[in-house]
Amino acid sequence: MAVFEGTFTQTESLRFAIVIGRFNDMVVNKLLEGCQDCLKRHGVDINPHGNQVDFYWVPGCFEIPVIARQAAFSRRYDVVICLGAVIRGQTPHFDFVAGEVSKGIAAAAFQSGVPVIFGVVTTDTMQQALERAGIKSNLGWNYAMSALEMGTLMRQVNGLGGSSYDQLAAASAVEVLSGDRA
Ligand code: INI
Repeated sequence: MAVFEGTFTQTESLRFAIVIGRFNDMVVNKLLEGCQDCLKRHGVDINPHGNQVDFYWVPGCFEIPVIARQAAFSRRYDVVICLGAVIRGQTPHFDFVAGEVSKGIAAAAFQSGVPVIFGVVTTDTMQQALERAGIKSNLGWNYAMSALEMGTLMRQVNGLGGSSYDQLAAASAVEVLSGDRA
C-alpha cells in the first residue's frame, strides 16, 4: 500500500479561488496579504490577471459559502480558500454568522470533492483578531499552507483513477440506489 501526503512544491499548475468576506476589512486585508505572500513564496503566480488565482469579494462571512460552493463545483480550481473574520460583539449575530460560515464551507468541500480551506478567524475581540492577522502571527499564511498541501494531495488522489468529483458522484449514486440516503 502507500502513503499520500501533500507537498509545498510543484505548485505552478495549481489553480486557486480565494473567497474573501469584506466585513472587518482591517483584519481580512491582512489575512489576504499573508495568504498571498505564502502562495507567492511557494511559486504561485498571484497576479489576478494571471492564470493561477482568482479573487472573489463578498460582503461578509455569511455570503462566503454560496460563492465557495459555486467556485468548487466549477471544476476550475484545485482548492478554494475562504478568508474572513467574525468578531463577537454584544449581539448574537456572531453565533449565527460563525455557525453558518463554518457549516457552509464544510458542505461546499464535502459536496464538491474540492478542498475548501476554512480561513475564517473567529475571536471575542478585535485585538485578538488583529493579533492573528499580523500583529503576532498571520494566519493567512497558515491557510495558504493548508491550501497548498490539500491541493497537491488531491491531485495525487485524483490521479488514482477518475476525478474526485466522479468518485463522489458514483458514491452518491450508490447511496441513493441502496437507500442509504434519506
Ligand atoms: N460578517 C463578518 O464577516 N464578520 C462579522 O463579525 C459579522 N458580524 O458580526 O456581524 C458579519 N456580519 C455580516 C454578515 O456576514 C452578512 O454579510 C450580512 O448579515 C448580510 O447578509
